[in-house]
Amino acid sequence: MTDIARRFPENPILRPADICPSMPGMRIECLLNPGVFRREGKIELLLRVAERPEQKAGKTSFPVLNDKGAPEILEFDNSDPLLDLSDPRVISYAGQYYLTTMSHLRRVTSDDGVRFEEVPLPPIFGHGELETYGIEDCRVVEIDGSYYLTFTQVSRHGVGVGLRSTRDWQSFASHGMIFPPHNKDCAIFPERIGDLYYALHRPSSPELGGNYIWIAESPNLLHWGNHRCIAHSRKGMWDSARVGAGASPIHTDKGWLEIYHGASVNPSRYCLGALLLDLKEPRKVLARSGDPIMEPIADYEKVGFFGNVVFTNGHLVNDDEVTVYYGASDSVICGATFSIKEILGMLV
Ligand code: MAN
Repeated sequence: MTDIARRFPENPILRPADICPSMPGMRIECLLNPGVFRREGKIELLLRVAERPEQKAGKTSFPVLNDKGAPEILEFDNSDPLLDLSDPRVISYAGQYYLTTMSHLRRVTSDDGVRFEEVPLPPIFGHGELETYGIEDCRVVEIDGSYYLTFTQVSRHGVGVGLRSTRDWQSFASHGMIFPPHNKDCAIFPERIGDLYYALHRPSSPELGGNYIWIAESPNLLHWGNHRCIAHSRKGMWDSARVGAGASPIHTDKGWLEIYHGASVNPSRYCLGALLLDLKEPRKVLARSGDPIMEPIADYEKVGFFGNVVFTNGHLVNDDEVTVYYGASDSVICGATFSIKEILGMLV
């Protein structure tokens, strides 16, 4: 075992019961995968809050947004032979896919990075026809005084990457879908390289190709091109089924350090590893973790809504220390610190 994470003794730091549902009749099933940023001397998390109605015996119900953008509850009978409930995250009914919960985003704030309280502002919900099943796993990056939010947009049209931006967290500009389906796990670099912005993203190509990490360039953060594939999943390893970027890459002397997730199917696990990218030409991969830097080993990482998961899309850097905030077993929010030198020392 090569796990070098120093988990917070207070873990889990946030659980579903710590947050109020967005409306009466809804129940929060999971808090997960927060974006992280600093603002006015505070540490803030942008939580993914996954809700559904209280489940009735023998039935499965979940919310979707209707044409008017209001939540509507769909309900199926569990004995219906057309219903497939084999994955706790996804429902398939007669070949049509839905999510078992609908996610929105909620801000929490802290002085010490461990004890958080909710910011009393309206939650950030999905809107429009590309977000009718919700918005998930939001990365936050601050560039020139604006915060850019890249998140998963889910609807019957598929899963893509949306972009919104804000300066004050009161009003948001919506920039639509920047990477169309199937795509997720988009992390924008925190600074321009030369004249261009860069982003990591994760298209999926099921028949030929796979779930690999790509890099793209943009002159303006809205229009992305010159896509290149930089990291494949690896047969027989901990990241054999899928890989996807975590938060923005970290600028180090040695290169851009990217903490990413890697999943395997047998056993079903999500672990964390790292990639080192060239500072000037970030599509060049200089080194990569052989073994994971973090594995689901604590009880709260092994058992939950979807067990055996450590998944991150937010961190804070302080000299050699990176504090990674992560979703554990798709149920609760946790934190862990790593030494950047130690991560770099594990790359091959
Ligand atoms: C996918 C995403 C994440 C989730 C993991 C593990 O990658 O939906 O939000 O945490 O799966 O279930």
